Amino acid sequence: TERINPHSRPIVSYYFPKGVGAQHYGERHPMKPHRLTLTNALVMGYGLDKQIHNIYDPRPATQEELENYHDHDYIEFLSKVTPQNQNQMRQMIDNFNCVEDCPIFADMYDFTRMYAGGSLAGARKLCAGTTDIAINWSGGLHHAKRGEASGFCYINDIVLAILELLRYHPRVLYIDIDIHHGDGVELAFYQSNRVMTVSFHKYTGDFFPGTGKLDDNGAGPGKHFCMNVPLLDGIDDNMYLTIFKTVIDDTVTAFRPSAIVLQCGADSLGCDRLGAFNLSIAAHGECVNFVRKFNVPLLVVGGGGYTIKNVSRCWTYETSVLVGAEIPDELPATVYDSFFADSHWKLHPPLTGKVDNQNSPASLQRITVSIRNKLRYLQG
Ligand code: ZLM
Ligand code: CA
Ligand code: ZN
Repeated sequence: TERINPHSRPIVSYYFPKGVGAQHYGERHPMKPHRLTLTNALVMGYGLDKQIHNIYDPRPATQEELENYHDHDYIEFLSKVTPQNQNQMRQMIDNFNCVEDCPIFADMYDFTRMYAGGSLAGARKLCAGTTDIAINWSGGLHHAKRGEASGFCYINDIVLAILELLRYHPRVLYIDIDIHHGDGVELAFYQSNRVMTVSFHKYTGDFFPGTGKLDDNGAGPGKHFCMNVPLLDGIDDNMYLTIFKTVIDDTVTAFRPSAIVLQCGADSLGCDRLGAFNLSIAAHGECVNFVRKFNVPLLVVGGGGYTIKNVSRCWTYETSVLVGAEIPDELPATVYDSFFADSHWKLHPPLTGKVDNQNSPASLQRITVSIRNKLRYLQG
């Protein structure tokens, strides 16, 4: 692998909790932690470990750390419930929404502590100033609420990491390119003027979680510190990159964050099992590169992504973008070769063409103008 620009080499720290990739939500459940094992295999296969400054197997978050945001009763429940005792705990399981989307599975609590531990360790290292960029592909579970699970998410590692960043950083910008609305993070900081949340997502009547309309702006002191970019099916690279760059550039200029958290849900790629956008891996990665170039301390987390061969390609490519290395389109040989035969073992398969683009230049212009008007309130 080769350096793109020898003059801008950020210090990058990579967090891979050993054990996250072996977890199972259950047969046929779309969330597959195995994608994290695939990602790590490609990252190492490309030799990117030699360009990453620090690689960590972070310790799991403690109960106390989880309770910095989450309700004690909810964490107590997560720590006790198992597939074996779930019949006795039926009432609590319903109350805490641990059904269907968020099933009880073996080692579920350990899984949540592992991915949260990664995001927390990254946030701490950024606060210490000993890294420029921290990456935790196992994090990004943006739907979890203070007292309940939601949308495959049990613990909101992003909220915990932002709370940690707020100990040292006056203003944190949260950017979410998962196809789903980042509702849990938005809700946690809805009243705060120290955290600006910006989510790009599919927004139609019935698409999960149903929130994130253009004019949800924040409340109280947090009014104008919440941005939503509601999009329709089939958005392509050009349209997405135009609106992403415009909105993020304007937001960074107006808000002047001292740290950024970027959620890189890969369900916004074309051909995703649950998503309906039409993005290529190159365009998804261009969003990451655009954010990197602000040279603000950056925590990068994963999130959704349900066509797992493409999720692992995407996060591998984005790891290379973040370290500033160029990697060939030819995938390295790994023990997971069978997953990547579809593209003849390429990093950048064509992912477009399945869904019609329902967005129009006019609909996107309306969003951009509305957001620009909202940001004017920040200038004071
Ligand atoms: N039913 N099994 C994104 C979170 C999306 C809510 C509709 C559950 C599924 C989905 C689960 C095996 C992130 C909803 C869905 C069936 C009510 C969602 C288990 C298939 C299955 O086959 C499945 C029995 C399951 C769940 C599909 N759920 C698809 N979409 C969403 C949640 C999370 O990417 O943003 C971040 C990680 N839930 O639409 C229902 C309304 C429950
Ligand atoms: Ca989003
Ligand atoms: Zn998602």
